[in-house]
Amino acid sequence: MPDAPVPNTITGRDAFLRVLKDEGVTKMFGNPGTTELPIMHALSSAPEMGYVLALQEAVVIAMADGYARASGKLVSCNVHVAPGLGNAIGSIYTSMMSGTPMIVTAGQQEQGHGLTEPLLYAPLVPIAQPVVKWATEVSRIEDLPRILRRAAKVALTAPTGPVFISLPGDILNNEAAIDMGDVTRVDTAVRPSDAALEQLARRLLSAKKPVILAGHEIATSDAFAEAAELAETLGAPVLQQTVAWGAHFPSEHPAYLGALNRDQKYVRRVLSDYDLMLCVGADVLKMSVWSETEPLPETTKVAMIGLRDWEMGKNFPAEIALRADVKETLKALIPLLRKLGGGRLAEQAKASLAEISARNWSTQRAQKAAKVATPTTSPLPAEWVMMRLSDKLPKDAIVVEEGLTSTATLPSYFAFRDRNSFFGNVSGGIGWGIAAAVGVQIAEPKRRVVAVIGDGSAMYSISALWSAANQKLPVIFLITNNEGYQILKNRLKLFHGNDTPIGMDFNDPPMNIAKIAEGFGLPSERVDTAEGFDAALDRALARTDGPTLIEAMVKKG
Ligand SMILES: Cc1ncc(C[n+]2csc(CCOP(=O)(O)OP(=O)(O)O)c2C)c(N)n1
Ligand SMILES: [Mg+2]
Repeated sequence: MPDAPVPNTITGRDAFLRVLKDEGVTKMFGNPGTTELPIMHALSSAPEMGYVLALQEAVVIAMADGYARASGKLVSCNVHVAPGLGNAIGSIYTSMMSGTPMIVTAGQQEQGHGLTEPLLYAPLVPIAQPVVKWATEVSRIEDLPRILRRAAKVALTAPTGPVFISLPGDILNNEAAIDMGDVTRVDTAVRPSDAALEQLARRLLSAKKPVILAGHEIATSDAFAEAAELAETLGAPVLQQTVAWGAHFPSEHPAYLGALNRDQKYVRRVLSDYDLMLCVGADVLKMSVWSETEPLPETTKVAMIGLRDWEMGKNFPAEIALRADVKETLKALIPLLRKLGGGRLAEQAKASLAEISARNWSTQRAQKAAKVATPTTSPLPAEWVMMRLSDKLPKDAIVVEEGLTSTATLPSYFAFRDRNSFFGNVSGGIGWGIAAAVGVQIAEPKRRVVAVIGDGSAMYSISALWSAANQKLPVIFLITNNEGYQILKNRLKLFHGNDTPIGMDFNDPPMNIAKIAEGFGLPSERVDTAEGFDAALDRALARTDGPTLIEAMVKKG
C-alpha cells in the first residue's frame, strides 16, 4: 500500500462504500471483526451510511431483512469471515425465501494469506452459494465496482433476493485508479400480451366458482387496490396463501375469507368448493409437514399471475401461467373482464359478494370475538391477548409475528390494512422476529411496530433487543411466555401419542424474559392478568423514545 494517496486513485474500502451509496443503499447492518476493519475505518468518514450494530450475525441479517422488506430498498449487511457467515446462513436462507434484496458481504483474509490457513479462514463462496442468487469473491480491486453493480442489479431484479460478496483484506486496503461504473435497473413491471390476457379473462368468466389466492407479490407490487377491485369485479372470494409472509390482501374487504392454513386435508376441503383458483403473486399451497393428502383437489384448476415463474407448475400444473407484474396485469385485466362480462357479470358479482359477506373475515371476527370473555384467571388465554392487542393498537400499527401457537388466532383479529401492516416468518426458521422488528421500525419510523414473539423464538435473537434500545426505536416487544416449545409438544402428542416431552420445557429454572430485557436497557414488565396486560400495553404505547417489552404469561395449548 503506498504511503500517500496517488491522485485520482481510491482505496477498495472507499470504493465499496461509494458504489453502495450510488446504488441507493442508505443503511448497513453489521457485526465487525478484524477482517472488516477496513470497512469500519472507511465508515468513520461515511456516517450517512447509518451503520446499525447487531450483536450476532443471524441477527444482523434478520434486522436487515425487516428493513429491506418494509422499505423496499436494497440493503447491505456485513459479517465476519467464515464463523460469522456460518452464523448468518439461517437468516440468509429466510431472506432468500422472502426474496429480500440484500447484498451480504464478509471480510476475508488477504489473498495468499488464506493459503496458510490462519484462524477464522475458510473459503466463503461455497458456504454462501446455496442460499443466495449469486456469490463471488473479488480478486482484483479493478473488479470491485463491476461486481458491486452486478450484485445490486441481481438482488433487485425479480425474483429479487440476497447476493454474497467475499472481500479479501488486500482488495479493501489497496488503492488504484478504477472505473466506478454506473447503475443498471431492470424494469420488470411488465404485463402479458393482449392474447394472453384475453385467454385468462375468458377462462375466469367461464369458471363456475372461481377463488382468488392472494400472495405476497400483491404487497411487493403495491397492488392492494387492484386485487380488491379484481375480487369485486369477479365477485370471487379471496383466500390468503398458506404461509402468511405479510399482508397480502385487505382483511376488511367484503370478499376476504381469511387465510388458508398448512393442513392439507383442510385446504383440500376448502378448495373443493371452487373449480378455478387464480393465484395472484402467490406460492401455490406451500405446506409444512408431510401428509398423504394432496391439498389441491383434482377438480380445482389453477391459473397464475406473478414474476416468480419457478412457482408456476412447480407442484401443481397451471392451466394458465403468466409471468408478469401483478399490479400491471390486474390494471389491464379488470377492464377487460368488465368489457367481456358486461352487465351479467356485474349482477352476478354483486349477488356473490352479498353471499360472501355473510361469512367473510369481518363476520367471522365478530363471531369469534363474541365468544372471547375477559379472563379472570392466570395465565392468560393467548386468544384473548391477540384480540385485545388488535383492539388497542392504532389503526396504522405494524405487527411483526413469530408467536407460533400463541399467535395462531392473531390473523383472525388483526386487520391487514396496507401492504406494510404485517410481517411474518417466511421460512419457518425461527429467531427472525425480534431482529426483523428492529429493521421494520427503522424503515417505518412514524408507525408503531409491535413484535409478537414466542418465548422459545425470542431466545434465538434476544440480543436484538439491545439494538432496538441502542437505536432508540419505539418497538413494543410482546413476548408470549408459555414456558416452552408448545408447538413441538402438541405435535409430539399428535404424531406419536407421546405426552411426556423431553427437551421442550423451560421451567427448570423458569425464564424471566422481562428481567433479561431489563439487562438490555428496556423498560420491561411481566403480566399475567387482563388488567395487568391492559395497563402494560397503555404504558408501552405511551413511550415513544425507545423500546418496551411486555412478557405475557399465556396458557399452554
Ligand atoms: C432455526 C430453527 N430452529 C428450530 C426450529 C424448530 N422449532 C419450530 S417451532 C419451535 C418452538 C417455538 O417455540 P415458541 O416460540 O415458544 O412458540 P410455542 O411453540 O411455544 O408457541 C422450534 C424449536 C425452527 N423452526 N427453526
Ligand atoms: Mg413457547
